Amino acid sequence: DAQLAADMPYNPTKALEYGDAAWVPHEGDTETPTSPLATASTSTETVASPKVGAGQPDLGDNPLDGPLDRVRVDDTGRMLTTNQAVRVADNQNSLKAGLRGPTLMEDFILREKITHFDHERIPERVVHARGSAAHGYFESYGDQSAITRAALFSATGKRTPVFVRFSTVAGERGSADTVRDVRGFAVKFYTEDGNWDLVGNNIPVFFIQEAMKFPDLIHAVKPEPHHGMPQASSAHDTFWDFASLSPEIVHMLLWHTSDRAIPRSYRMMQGFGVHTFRLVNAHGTSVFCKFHWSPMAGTHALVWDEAVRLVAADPDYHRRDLWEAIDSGQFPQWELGLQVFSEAQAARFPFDILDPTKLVPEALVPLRTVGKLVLNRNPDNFFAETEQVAFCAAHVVPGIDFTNDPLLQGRLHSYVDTQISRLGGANFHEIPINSPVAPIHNNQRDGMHRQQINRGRVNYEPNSLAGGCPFQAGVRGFVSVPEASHGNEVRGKPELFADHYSQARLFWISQTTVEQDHIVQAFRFELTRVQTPAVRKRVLAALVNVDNGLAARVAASLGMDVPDPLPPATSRPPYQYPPSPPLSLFHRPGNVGVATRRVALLVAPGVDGPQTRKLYAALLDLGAAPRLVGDQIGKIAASDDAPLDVEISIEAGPSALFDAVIVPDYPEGECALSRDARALEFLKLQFRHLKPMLAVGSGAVLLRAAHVPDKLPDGQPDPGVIVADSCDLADALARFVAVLARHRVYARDTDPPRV
Ligand code: HDE
Repeated sequence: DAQLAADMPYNPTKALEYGDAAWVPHEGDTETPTSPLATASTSTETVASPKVGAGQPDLGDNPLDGPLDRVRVDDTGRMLTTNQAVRVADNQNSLKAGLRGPTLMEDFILREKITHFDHERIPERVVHARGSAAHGYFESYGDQSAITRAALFSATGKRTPVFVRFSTVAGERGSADTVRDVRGFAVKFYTEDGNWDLVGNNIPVFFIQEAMKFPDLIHAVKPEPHHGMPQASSAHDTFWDFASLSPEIVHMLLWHTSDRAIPRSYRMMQGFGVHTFRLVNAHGTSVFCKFHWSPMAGTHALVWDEAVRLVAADPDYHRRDLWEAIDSGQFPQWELGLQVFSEAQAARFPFDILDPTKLVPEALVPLRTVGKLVLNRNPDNFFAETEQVAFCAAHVVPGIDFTNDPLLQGRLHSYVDTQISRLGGANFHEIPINSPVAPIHNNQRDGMHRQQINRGRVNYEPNSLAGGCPFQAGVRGFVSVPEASHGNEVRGKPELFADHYSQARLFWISQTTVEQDHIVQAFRFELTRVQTPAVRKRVLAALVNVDNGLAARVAASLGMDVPDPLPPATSRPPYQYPPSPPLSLFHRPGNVGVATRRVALLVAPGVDGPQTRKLYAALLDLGAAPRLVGDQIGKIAASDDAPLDVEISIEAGPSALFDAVIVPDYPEGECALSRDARALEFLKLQFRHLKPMLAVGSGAVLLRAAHVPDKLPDGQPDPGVIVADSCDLADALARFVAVLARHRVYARDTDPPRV
């Protein structure tokens, strides 16, 4: 304590928080509180916040620690106070005129508490309301000063702190994580030259080409205004009505119906800046750039039926996954890739780089990997950090600039505007999570909730009374790329924007068979929920322009004929792109093996104890998350003398929560679970959701009872249904782990499912 006290920066305006004064018990307190010094805030976060996950993050030298520590509060050993720091003697009873009498207006403690509670909620984000976030850093792999003067790319190994928020778009704040939707991927870099927000999505293109259409798109996809349904779903008439009348959306619809829209985890999806940006070097020379985040864990998806079940099993599935991965020290990582190209190159592309419904195929411009993003610390407080963080597409730093993409231009206005109503005024940049680590000096003053105490009499420029300060930075500041502008004021778009189908077709032909099947099934699901036949027909008419086979399959699944194609918006013939393998989800399997994969070991009394422990330990060693799942939690007798502790019941931990299952051996005969419908359903769903399954010895009885086939539809053995003897456990486990590292057995997939 003495050492802590000596190390602690003393704040004279809060003298009562230091030394003996802080822990003199209030009259009537019987327990002696522990020394406040043990928990008081210091400048190193690891000491200040015992809430840091068990992962023991490697915080390094993080310039965010100081500013955020200043506002972190730990209550251990403290007395309860009001917001005016008056100690509260009784937090159970309001002040009354007699024990059975009316509550008194005088009770300022009650009124303060209730009043604060009454105002605890702020408006949710108008889109991307549902999200989860984490702290981390970006590490540069090299010096990119030839193409950009952005400070974060200036040297090998340079680290810049970040806060990253992932989100769904359509659902409200309390909606489920695993719905079919685009995911937001918003990164705030706290650079030494100010904050840069790369506010992207997990899909590289967008629904519309114009900011002007954004409110219409969002109104159409959100719950219908008369009855407020459906929640967090695009599968309803108004979305598809809008879509069927907006052919520019078709490329995005193919991504939206693909498995990209149901990621397995935030950690297993790509991120994209979507728009074309500019990078600018110290000489003012600029190049175009597309930003790509590629997950080290690979790109992996749920299957639709599983995603639907997860809505019930765990609506926080992605939030929990992110939290637990960081908490356990398995820090999520992505590499940042740039597609850098010149104006001359762009002029030769068969699409307009200002059109956000188009991507730049990697065959045209390969990715240049420039650094990695590591998320290594969970927030301390969801509201203060994740909810109050305010991203803005207009937050750029010297070295990064915009293009004339009309969607991007609209975004430059929208984000600050929306924060003003969401966060209650123009000073939201002072909320700790939004504050840059670089200093702020300007003549902006006042406004609601102002924190900064600007000194001096001068709040204008030019001035002589303050020696002209703060002064303009000139070339050391942000200088917009000078771009010649020509043409009349006009509402319209370039001709190439009207090629709505060539890249939709590119995406379609770049998908594997199973991915194409899932796209057809997703169209079937969404359009089956659409009640208006004319809307379905218009969607089909647009799909004919993408691919006849796609349109025919979707039409057949809806019991409809293939209509005539929608007349294209341009007379230019469609551009015939060759397939682009990186557009397939399977192109990036990742390099983390089975780390963080959740594996259920189905256990009941009589299970082979030593074997179960061995399997469990082997999985833990590989970084996986094994769990003993049984018919109830608590101790069960195993084959040896040592009981096993079941961690979760099938009821509370259904199949959808696990990436794979193992049924260990039952040496003394049959396992009671083979008569338990919940266990058999668990196994059927593991099979149906294409998950690896390993049964050892008589554990195989359970697979048979669940009618799990061991052959693929083509008659070949299913590599993910592994039945092994106890004696070749090591080999069986190795096969199981190899399949699990590839995520799913897609060769098993049939429509309808076989079990
Ligand atoms: Fe956003 N978007 N957006 N958006 N967006 C918002 O800002 C908007 C678009 C994206 O985790 C809002 O702070 C317009 C594209 C993410 O806090 C709002 C247009 C992309 C997030 C807004 C777009 C995005 C938002 C709502 C068309 C991918 C969540 C709350 C012109 C590149 C950030 C807020 C977070 C949030 C407006 C289109 C990504 C209303 C007008 C394209 C990841 O300002």
